[in-house]
Amino acid sequence: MPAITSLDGRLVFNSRGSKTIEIDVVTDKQFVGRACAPSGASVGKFEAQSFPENKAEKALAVFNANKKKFVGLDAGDMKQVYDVLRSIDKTDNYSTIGGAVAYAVSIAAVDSAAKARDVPLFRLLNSKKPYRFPFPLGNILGGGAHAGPGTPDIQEILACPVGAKNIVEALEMNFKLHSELRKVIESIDSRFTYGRGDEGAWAPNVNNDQALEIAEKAVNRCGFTLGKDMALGIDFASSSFWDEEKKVYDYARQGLVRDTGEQIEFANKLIRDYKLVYAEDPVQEGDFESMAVLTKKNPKTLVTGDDMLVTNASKVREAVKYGACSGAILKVNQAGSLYDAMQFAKECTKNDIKLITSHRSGESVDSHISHIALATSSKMLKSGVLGGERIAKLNELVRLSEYDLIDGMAKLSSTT
Ligand code: 2PG
Ligand code: MG
Repeated sequence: MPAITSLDGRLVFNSRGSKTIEIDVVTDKQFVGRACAPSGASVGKFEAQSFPENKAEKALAVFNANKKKFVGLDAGDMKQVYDVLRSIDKTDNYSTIGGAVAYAVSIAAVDSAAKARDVPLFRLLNSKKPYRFPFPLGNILGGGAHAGPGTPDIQEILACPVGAKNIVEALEMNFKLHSELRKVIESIDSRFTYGRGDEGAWAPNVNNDQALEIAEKAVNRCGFTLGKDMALGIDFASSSFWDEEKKVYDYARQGLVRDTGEQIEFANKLIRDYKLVYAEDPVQEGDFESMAVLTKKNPKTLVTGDDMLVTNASKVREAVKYGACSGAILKVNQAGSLYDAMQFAKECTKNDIKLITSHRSGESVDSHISHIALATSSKMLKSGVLGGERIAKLNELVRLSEYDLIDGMAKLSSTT
């Protein structure tokens, strides 16, 4: 058993230049595992709280005061690390130690255990074959909380290369589409600055309807058949423009509002018109009934809960009562520790809800989520298209495809 012998925490910066927590876990005095906590801009109400009192410094102080409690644990046993975290922090949302610490210590622990055992992380997390590659789901056009005024209210238009035969081809298709989309934007806006949002997606001055139209145009100009070679998806992140008081979706940038019925109609229309393979948070996080309507009506689309499920097993159980979701975003830092996230994954799998492992908009160059996607049989890995912190995850998938030689892995999963 690789035993934890020491731990170190520090403050570093994420891709938005905000402070975050990085932790090193050393096992057997020599194997160093390291993980850096990501952070979201559009955050679900019931996510783990990143830092106590919203201060990274405070999280580090709590970690330093307690880090000896992890010494001697089996680094490869997520439950042991979770139990110690829970002995320090008994709150529902990790507000005492911070979700960032829970994330970093639990992932650094398995990272060091994988090194000590000389196995890739995905295999440590799940030793059962066959593994299937997730489709890379990449943000090509962004708005909402990830981009400035003038961009769409909808947060992300996503590319999913459903016709790709292997991971390299899949990535190349996403790069091609991202690049073609820039040309399409230039053709309608000669003053386009090539501005990009937090996740590397283009941030043009277009409304929600135009965003979809130009994404489709770029697909066609690449020579791809929409829905066959290349499919589109949307992360509406609709909680971020839901007005709880007026009970309307306030598309302020486009200057219109939709009530719940109109929002369902709008989402259904986009799913139908653009053959969407993926629709994330099309309704606000508390509206399981409307989500169920969309899920029932669109069996070929992964109607996915992100803010709605917040990587929380009890939220999945609630969703299942309504039949609310066919897809579920897995973000370890929403849950807190890796053990919490794996419990969520189990609950989803048990209920035939497909997993999509995801980055956050504020990221590091870590690539653990590529392993987590493989280990959890995620259908997709949502990790952007371009930008160093996005490419880090995608290049890790390329490296992992080398395992094809020994266990026949490099087959893409199906999307549904
Ligand atoms: C989302 C994520 C990632 P954020 O809403 O799905 O794209 O964004 O990390 O800002 O919550
Ligand atoms: Mg989302």
